[in-house]
Amino acid sequence: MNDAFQVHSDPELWEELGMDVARFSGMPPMLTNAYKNIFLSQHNRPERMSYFDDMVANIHTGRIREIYDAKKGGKPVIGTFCVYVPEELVVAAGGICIGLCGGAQGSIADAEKILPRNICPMVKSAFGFKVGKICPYFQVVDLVYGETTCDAKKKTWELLDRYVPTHVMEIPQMKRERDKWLWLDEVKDFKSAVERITDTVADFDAVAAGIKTINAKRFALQRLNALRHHNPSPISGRDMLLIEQIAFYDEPVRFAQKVHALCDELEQRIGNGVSVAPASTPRVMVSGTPMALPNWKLHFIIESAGAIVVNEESCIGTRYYKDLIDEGSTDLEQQLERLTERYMKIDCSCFTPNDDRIAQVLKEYEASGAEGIIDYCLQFCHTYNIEAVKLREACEARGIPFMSIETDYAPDDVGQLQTRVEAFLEQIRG
Ligand code: BJ8
Repeated sequence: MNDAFQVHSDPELWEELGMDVARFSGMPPMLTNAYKNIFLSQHNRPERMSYFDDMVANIHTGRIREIYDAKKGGKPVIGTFCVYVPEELVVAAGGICIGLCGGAQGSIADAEKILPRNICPMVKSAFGFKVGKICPYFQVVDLVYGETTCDAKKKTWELLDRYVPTHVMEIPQMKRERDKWLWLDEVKDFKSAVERITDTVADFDAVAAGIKTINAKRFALQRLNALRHHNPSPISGRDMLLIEQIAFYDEPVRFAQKVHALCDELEQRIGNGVSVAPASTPRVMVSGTPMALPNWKLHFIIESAGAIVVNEESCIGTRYYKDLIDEGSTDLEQQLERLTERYMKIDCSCFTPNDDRIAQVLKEYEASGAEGIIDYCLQFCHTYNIEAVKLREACEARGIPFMSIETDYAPDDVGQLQTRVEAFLEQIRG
């Protein structure tokens, strides 16, 4: 355990960003404790996790300072909530793209003063961060770009616009040929909106560079995920989840380099037979709704119960990096079309039909060497919740142990979840 670890504070910077400093000051010590307990208590972690530990230590200071300085130097900051909003075009236009999804219980009460209680905790958490002025990332963005994926999100954007300029991208709910053309128009609108704010026009070369940068980031994550599938695994599931979360706020080129450096270490560990858990450890794959930082609840429960998480079929997981954009386009129109095609492959449950996702889950189950699937659904997320019916049927037909859980960010159900996870692991162990 690294006792020196501390999530840093910078009240002056927070003041400058218009945050509620008095309230936010309690956040770093809380995060420090949680991080030490959940991450630094693990044995035999890869040494190069130290970079990602530092990213957490600097989450409210160093990285924010870096973004803020870049913004003052003319690089606008765009916040997003969904992996359907193409960050390649933000990079191409010279901006910074950061994910703003909320994974903390602490901001939910702020949201519930305005929003109904019975909606997804991820939406409430993000909204609460803004209205409570308790997230430096929300404070540093120039505009946010929402989407029409689910009802909770698309209606919340109307209210969020009162606090920060909020644009909305229409995401079709089907994937027919005609939907592709609608989608392509939305991509073009997004490009124009980003260009207006960056005051640049992203030409063919700029878009090619943006695609290359984000492809490289996704490729690094693909490499890491393939390595963690090794049995015995050289890295824990919670460390992998953390890296997948950091992918949404780190600088993309540096992030990819650090992920590759970690991969090099993992290759050595595999070669030397070094792992975080013995090969006999039950291997669990998690599928379903995304786990935004600092939502580590389910992974911690699973791994504390003596299993290891070997795959996240999630938008903070493989849905974010499984597909790359074809880099062989010869003109801008073709680039945007290839980009749209890549985004159309993301198999979010807000689409109908969405059988590709079932096939993808089964494919990842095989590739990861998992021995069971826990499908994770945030409370009130109807599309993932209902899609779990088909997923269960597909798993049962193949004899794959399957359990679905629905939860939020509150600690109240931890005991009950522990019991269910332990029973599930018994089923896997036979
Ligand atoms: S592409 S999963 S990031 S929409 S969990 S807020 S759907 S009620 S997060 Fe998502 Fe894009 Fe889909 Fe991925 Fe609504 Fe469901 Fe909450 Fe959700």
